[in-house]
Amino acid sequence: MATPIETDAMRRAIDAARAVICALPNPRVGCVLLDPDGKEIATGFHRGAGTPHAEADALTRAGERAAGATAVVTLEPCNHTGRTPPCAQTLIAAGVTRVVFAQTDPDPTAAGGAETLRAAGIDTEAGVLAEEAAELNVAWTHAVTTGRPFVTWKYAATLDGLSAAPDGSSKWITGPEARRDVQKFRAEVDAIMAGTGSVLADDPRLTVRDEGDDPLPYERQPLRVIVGESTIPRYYRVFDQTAPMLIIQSRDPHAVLQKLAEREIRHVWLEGGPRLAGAFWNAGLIDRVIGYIAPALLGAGRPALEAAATTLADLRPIDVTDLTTIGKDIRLIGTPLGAPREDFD
Ligand code: AOF
Ligand code: ZN
Repeated sequence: MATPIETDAMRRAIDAARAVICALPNPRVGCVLLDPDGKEIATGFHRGAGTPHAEADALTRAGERAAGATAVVTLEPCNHTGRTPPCAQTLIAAGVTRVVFAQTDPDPTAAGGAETLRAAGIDTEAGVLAEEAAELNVAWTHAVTTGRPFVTWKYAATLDGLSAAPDGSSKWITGPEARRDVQKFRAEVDAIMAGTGSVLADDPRLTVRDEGDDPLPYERQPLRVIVGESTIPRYYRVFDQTAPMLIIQSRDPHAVLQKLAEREIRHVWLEGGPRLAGAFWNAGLIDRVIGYIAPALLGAGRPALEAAATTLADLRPIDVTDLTTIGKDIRLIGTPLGAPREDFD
């Protein structure tokens, strides 16, 4: 059993991990080291691929004080030599005597740290605040367990579900607060995807901008992914130097995600247009929906989603996990359910 002091330390480890906006393709991980009296020696966290893991970061800060300590970690210590050495071994070498962790490592290449620690005689406990810790890395966990990136589809529409007027105009349906909110989510992903049709129509930048509308530095930008067969002229903004860009000339969502998985992309932010979103929806490849609904009506225009429904049996409900107002607009976040909801009968 974890002590209340260890559970408290786990909360701080989770907070330390959460302060990192995005560590993809790696998970967000935090680690707190406690001395035998339960006093905190050091906190560490992981900043992204190629940088020290959370455990190594905390051990470096602790130095010799790590001997005899308890390590409280949000993810099972890794057991593999990847971009950095295995944390299970690093903890053993530092003289840590107890390890408490939250989420079991779902990454098959890194898993097995708990066994290594136990075999070395280290008192090891799993599952402490596991649900809270797993929340840090929903997309990453999905990607390393299924082998394909997690897909979040974002759209903006009127109350009658339209994303553009009949003449194609669409700027803007939602207010500035909603558009700023989108930037916050874009900063958490490692790819932003759009179809060639919507790039031609809207000339979007597909980058993450700060409050002042300046792009974040290049290294922090997600990969821009343009899907489809139409040619985009070179003067379009997706070709500027503010972020990397990849064109995938395929209409098969499975093939698109396969290509992205090969590049270690874990979380795709799918934005426009209705046809590309429809293809992903038909294939059952949308894992989360974020809709920004403007309290306004248009009456005619382009629907947010162009998918293959013919009858009401094709209705696919969303399990709503968050519903809130952003400025004058409504934001709904949810998980698509594979089958019709029973109480819809
Ligand atoms: C992290 N940060 O703090 C912990 C991780 O190839 P690497 O070295 O980048 O290792 C990535 C894997 O290591 C990752 O998928 C996860 O399974 C494990 N633990 N990773 O990036 C950390 N503790
Ligand atoms: Zn590690």
